[in-house]
Amino acid sequence: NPVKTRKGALIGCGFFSKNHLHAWQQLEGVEIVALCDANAQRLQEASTEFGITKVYASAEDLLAREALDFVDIATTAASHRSLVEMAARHGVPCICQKPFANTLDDAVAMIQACRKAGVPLMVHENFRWQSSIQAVRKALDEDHIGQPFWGRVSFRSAYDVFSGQPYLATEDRFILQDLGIHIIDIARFLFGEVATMSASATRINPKIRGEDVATLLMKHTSGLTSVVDCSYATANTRELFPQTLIEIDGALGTLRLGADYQLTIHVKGGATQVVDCAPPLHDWAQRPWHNIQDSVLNIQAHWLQCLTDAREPQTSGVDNLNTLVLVEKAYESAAHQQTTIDIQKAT
Ligand code: NAD
Ligand code: 89V
Repeated sequence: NPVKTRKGALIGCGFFSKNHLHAWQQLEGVEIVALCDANAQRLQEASTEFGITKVYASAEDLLAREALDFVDIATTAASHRSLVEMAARHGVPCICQKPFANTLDDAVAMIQACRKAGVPLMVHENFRWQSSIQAVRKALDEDHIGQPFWGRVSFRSAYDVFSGQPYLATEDRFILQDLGIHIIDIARFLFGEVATMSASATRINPKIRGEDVATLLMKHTSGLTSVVDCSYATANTRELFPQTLIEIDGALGTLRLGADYQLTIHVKGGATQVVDCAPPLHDWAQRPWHNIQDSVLNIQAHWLQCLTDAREPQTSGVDNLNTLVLVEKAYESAAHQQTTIDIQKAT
């Protein structure tokens, strides 16, 4: 049987959307048939660069006129609720970029709208789809180090993210909302759901509005303790942006994801193996973003597979609500002298 070509549309032709469009072009069985952006110049640029001639300034017009298998929403968080609810009203499955929502109420409303309409919803939470994070997950599944009891997921950088994404410098919330959200999601992916959490956050860079350093201490329902630490104020000997580094201690050994995507697995009293889990450099990708770019390809491939299998995506709306709750509670804990907060799993 020939593979059905799924027809999608992309809403939001900004900085990051180019990665979505390149990845859709690389994938089999999918075509982006239309673009939408309220900004005419960005819309035209994306149309020309990717050869997609159907363009819309309004998402409502796009959804009314096109027969779509899905929409890919790559706008910033403020517009997510209205766009996801609009797609649900039109019965169109949707992918929504992170941060899924600016409030938990908005996230719940989007989940309910898609459930009511019976359409799949995936949050584009791509960091867990990086080759190195997948390699750590695989090593845990293969049980090299026994029961993990402690973990650290760390992202420390001084890379200038503000020139590509100027809104990151001007919003009240910065690192937890934009980057911490990915790192917390990796902690959930590797260590499971969280029972209690406390956090601290601070701003070092005087030129930005929000916090650029944050640290979380979490007790997971499995009993494992983890630390998630993020910084955009850390000028290190080597700039590793956008690498996430990981340490995991287990009853029988240790895993260390170090610089340059090198994963060291050490078994107590036994062998040490080093696995190179560097991402491929796709012909449309640029270092150092190639790691993130490959994860975009991977999560979009996962979405297509889930549509084919009628399966819920890993980072469905409700799954991602658990990550969003941790971000929200981290701000709350940080604002209240690092109070420890109980976390309930969202269902
Ligand atoms: P951007 O501001 O460059 O682009 C957003 C675009 O959406 C703009 O062109 C804007 O005109 C358009 N837009 C906004 N509301 C609209 C609406 N209602 N209808 C039509 N068009 C609308 O933003 P960006 O830097 O590309 O970021 C977009 C999202 O991607 C953000 O949520 C950001 O956090 C996320 N992001 C994710 C990753 C990742 O690795 N997952 C990396 C970078 C950015
Ligand atoms: O992945 C992201 O969401 C980006 C960045 C890596 C710059 O934080 O915004």
